[in-house]
Amino acid sequence: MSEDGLSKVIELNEDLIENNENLAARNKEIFKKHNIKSFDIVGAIGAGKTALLESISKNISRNKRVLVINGDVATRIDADRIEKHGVKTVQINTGRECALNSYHISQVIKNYDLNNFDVVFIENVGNLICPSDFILGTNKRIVVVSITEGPWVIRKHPILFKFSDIAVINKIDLLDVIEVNLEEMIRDAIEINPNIKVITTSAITEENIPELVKELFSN
Ligand SMILES: Nc1nc2c(ncn2[C@@H]2O[C@H](COP(=O)(O)OP(=O)(O)O)[C@@H](O)[C@H]2O)c(=O)[nH]1
Ligand SMILES: [Mg+2]
Repeated sequence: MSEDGLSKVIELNEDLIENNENLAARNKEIFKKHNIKSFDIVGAIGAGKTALLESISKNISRNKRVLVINGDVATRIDADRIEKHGVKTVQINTGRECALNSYHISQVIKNYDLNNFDVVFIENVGNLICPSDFILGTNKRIVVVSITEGPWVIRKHPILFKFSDIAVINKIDLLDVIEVNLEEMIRDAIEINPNIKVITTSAITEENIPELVKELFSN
């Protein structure tokens, strides 16, 4: 490809990201107007994003009206799992796209009465790379990794940690059988982003889920 051709491709990508940021700012404004606390959850396939949302939903659905937006390439398996815990869900199937973007969220906002909700969670498509380029307009971004992804998973994916507010290291119930140094993983996250809050959890035993919930609603 010629140099000119290449620069055109880059310009298009920059446009896409800029449009996404404008739309994200609008989503944020609308959430704020409706007094909604919003979170987006990113992480690899199988890290436990949905399982954590199930535990969080169980914990808060008696006191808060929750909407969960699930992004997946196909199926509404995750939305069905979460809906069992007394929260409303919307499944977005992205087809060939490897991350949700602000347009997806704006469409949900357009079609749902936000007066009916206090909290919105967005589970992104399972991927540790693509979501870096697309903010969605939420108050906080949560990045989830699990100890089964290996001890270097945080170091290998610095960008998501740099731009997240909370890092969850999940599946700590498996510490006896998986060889990782949890303290080192925590240190890796803080080294990349000194402002990130790190919480270690098990979505299955629910260890530290109350601490995670407390952190979500801390300010
Ligand atoms: N042992 C254990 N398994 C977990 C935990 N969290 C999730 N899982 C399991 O990991 C698999 C993937 O979880 P899921 O929530 O679908 O991950 P997602 O792709 O990030 O949404 C499922 O079989 C879950 O039951 C955990 O904390 N401990
Ligand atoms: Mg999931």
